[in-house]
Amino acid sequence: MAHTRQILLALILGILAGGAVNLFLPQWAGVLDTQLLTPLGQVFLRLLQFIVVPLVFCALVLSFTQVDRSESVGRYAGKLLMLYVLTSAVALAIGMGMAAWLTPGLGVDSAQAAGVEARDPTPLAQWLVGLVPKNPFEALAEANLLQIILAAALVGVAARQLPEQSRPLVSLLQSGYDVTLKILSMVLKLAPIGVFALIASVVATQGFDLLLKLGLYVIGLLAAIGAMAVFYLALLAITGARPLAYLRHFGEALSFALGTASSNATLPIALNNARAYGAPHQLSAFALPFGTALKRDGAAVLQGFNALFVAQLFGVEVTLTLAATIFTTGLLVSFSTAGVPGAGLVAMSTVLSAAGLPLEGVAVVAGVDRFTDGFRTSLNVMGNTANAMLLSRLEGRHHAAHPAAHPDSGQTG
Ligand code: DAS
Repeated sequence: MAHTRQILLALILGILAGGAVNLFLPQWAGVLDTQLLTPLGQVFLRLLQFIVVPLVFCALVLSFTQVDRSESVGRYAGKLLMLYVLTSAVALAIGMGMAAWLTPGLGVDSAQAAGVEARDPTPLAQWLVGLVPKNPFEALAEANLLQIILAAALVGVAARQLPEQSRPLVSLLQSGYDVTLKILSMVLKLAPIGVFALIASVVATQGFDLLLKLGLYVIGLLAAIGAMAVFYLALLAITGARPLAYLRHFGEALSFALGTASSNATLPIALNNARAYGAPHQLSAFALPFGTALKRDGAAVLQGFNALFVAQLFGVEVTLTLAATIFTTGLLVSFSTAGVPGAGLVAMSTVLSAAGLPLEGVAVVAGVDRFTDGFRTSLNVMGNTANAMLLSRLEGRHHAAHPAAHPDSGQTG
């Protein structure tokens, strides 16, 4: 909890410092950003990305080597995908409903729009083939989470069938996992500095004027994101998963996602928070990387909200067919949006071109995207972790939450 407060404080100080530079020292904004803030923020993000792959691979192989893991993982994957589609459909509906109700696109000047290249959506068959790693080292080097999950499954299931021969491998992976947890605890000490630098860099260079010009767009999008967060807290409460305990344990990951706008970089922290919350490690070791690769409610809300904003902006009538096209492509795109800053903005062109809407709409909102990205990413992490916790409830596998197992505390949960 202390960590969450530190990260939120760093966020507030970063916004204030960035705003002060933008208002009173605008001539210094560029050099401060390029020579100090962006390098600091990128070093911190890279340190986290350094941990993600070894931590996830070790955790996954170890969980797959447990007894009866393969059928459980098959069951986990099936139930998670069902939960993901149902909750992402709710997210899309909330995003589209909010834009239809607030009509943020009416009265906004679209003059500053510049051309944007359309991105062809990857055909589903090609996407499915791409899930299979052709080289384990390539999957690890590219941090391709879905390919890493499949590679870990292959190694883990094979190791379970050769217990004697794989004992050295399993103990090596267990040590690797413990070492990466220790590295994570060291990197987390830098979190307030990293988050401060990342958000100060955005505010110092972009200021608040675009936020004011697109005020209704930002307010509407944040309101839709907030509504989806409330939906998840209600869902946790209905299933007896104690929403306040959820927030207390996952507050660190949620605030971290808000500051870094990267759900990939937040994954190690979410894994730690899940253990403190009492989710079975084997379940969260699979569900959280799986969700980080696929589950993006923030991106779903964004695509639904933004497409209607663009239609309003350019005076395009929203017919039932257009709404259905936005809904289906927004849902699919949310599953293939990357877990890195700005991914949702890039994915917008796919939805707009599929819906036949002007791609110039992306350029209109690009200026405020980094600000809303943190909130979208926080919702992505919430959707991923909340669905994993719901699954552990559905599986009847939830322990009572034990004292926060934080890397600093030396407890490994
Ligand atoms: N920043 C992306 C993520 O990390 C989400 C987005 O861009 O919409 O999940």
